[in-house]
Amino acid sequence: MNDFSEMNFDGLVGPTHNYAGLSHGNLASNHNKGRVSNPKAAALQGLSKMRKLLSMGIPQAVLPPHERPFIPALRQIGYSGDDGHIVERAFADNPALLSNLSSASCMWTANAATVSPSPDTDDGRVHLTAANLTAMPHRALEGRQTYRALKAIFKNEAHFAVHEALPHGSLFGDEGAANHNRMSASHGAKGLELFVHGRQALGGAANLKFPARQTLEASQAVARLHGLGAAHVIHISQSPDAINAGAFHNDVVCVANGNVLLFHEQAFENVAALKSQIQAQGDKLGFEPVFLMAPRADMPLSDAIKSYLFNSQLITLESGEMHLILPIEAQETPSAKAFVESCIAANGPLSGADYLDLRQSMSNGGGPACLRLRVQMNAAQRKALHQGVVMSADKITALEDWVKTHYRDRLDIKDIGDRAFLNEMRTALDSLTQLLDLGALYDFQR
Ligand code: SUG
Repeated sequence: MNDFSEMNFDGLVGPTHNYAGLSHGNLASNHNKGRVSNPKAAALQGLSKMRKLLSMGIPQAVLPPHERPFIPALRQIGYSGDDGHIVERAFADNPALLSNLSSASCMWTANAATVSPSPDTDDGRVHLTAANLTAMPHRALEGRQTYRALKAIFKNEAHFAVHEALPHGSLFGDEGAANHNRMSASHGAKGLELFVHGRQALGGAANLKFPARQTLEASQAVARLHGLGAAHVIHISQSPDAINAGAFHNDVVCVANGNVLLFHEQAFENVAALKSQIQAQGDKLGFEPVFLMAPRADMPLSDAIKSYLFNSQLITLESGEMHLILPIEAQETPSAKAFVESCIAANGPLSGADYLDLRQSMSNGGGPACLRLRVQMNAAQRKALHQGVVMSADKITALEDWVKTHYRDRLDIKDIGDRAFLNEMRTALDSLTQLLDLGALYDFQR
């Protein structure tokens, strides 16, 4: 039990990172539509976060970006000829379509999959289900490649069970770990998995101005696939207020770690019921929950969303103390900064905080927590996974060099319709698969 730790799989920001305004209900994405992006800075900011976590003793790995622009999808809808020609034709016909097929959104790996560690599952294996991300067209493309990457990394079936994404369609909208939290006495203890949904597809009613991406039916399906007994599961509803204010995923207003749940008062539909349910199930699983709640009177929802305070990484240090990794926007928002300081001053579980510059990702609505997928594993499981994606300080330097060689520092949405850009993307990804020792991972390599 004691050799458990949490490894963070961060998304390596892809070279097509851009601001296309694709996510209705994600205020940052809508607000920054059409801005010129800096893919090189975006990727380096992400790598710098990984270096920081690694220096704090938190094991770190990466998930590779997906192939974009995604030519197989264009062929499927009738484009033909050589790949360069396809990109140029698609751009001339419909730039918005090509921009959907060129998004680097797989960088937010909190949406890649839902993960249940082995202490919670019936068969004692780590279970991972690739998310179908069916709610947004540009993200619905990700599930197949995510599954392929997870299969390559977690290929040892004695330790890992990787499930394909749920069927597409409005019934099973699944956004992965962004709508999932786990509470437990320690990483290796039996845990309580909190599945959070925005709507019930069958028989539910909602009063929403923005899309509720996660369905209850999808959460239930994932819990079933992972073999989670009733003692390990709670299904909770996001509050419509939160979704309407721009919390398109629950991880914009809530984060959990160990026995701590840090959240905004308006994150959930019924906070009192949630607390008593966690208390009762925690009792049976051997942990005493600590609720760190930001009251609406001190922090309006709009500040929570602007600052991304709750989209932080709440980590357990080797000393057992907890630490927050926040976006710099939280430091710049007085109510968010005051709340963090009050939690630290309370002499509770939280001992410190760091604020990082992730502005390139934040401008598309992705903070520190969006950029990582947490996988809690024991030593044997950590050893069994594909070692090529596991980071050391040297490997991070090698990836920084790779970014500096292949990435542009300025990308306008118009650039994606150029065949030279497509070739640049492929050269970059080809060299990445060698660096991470992943073999032929992409369709264009097969
Ligand atoms: O799905 N943004 C992502 C942000 C995802 C954040 N992830 C978590 N909260 N876990 C999304 O809305 C914007 C892309 C654009 O507009 O170009 C985008 O896809």
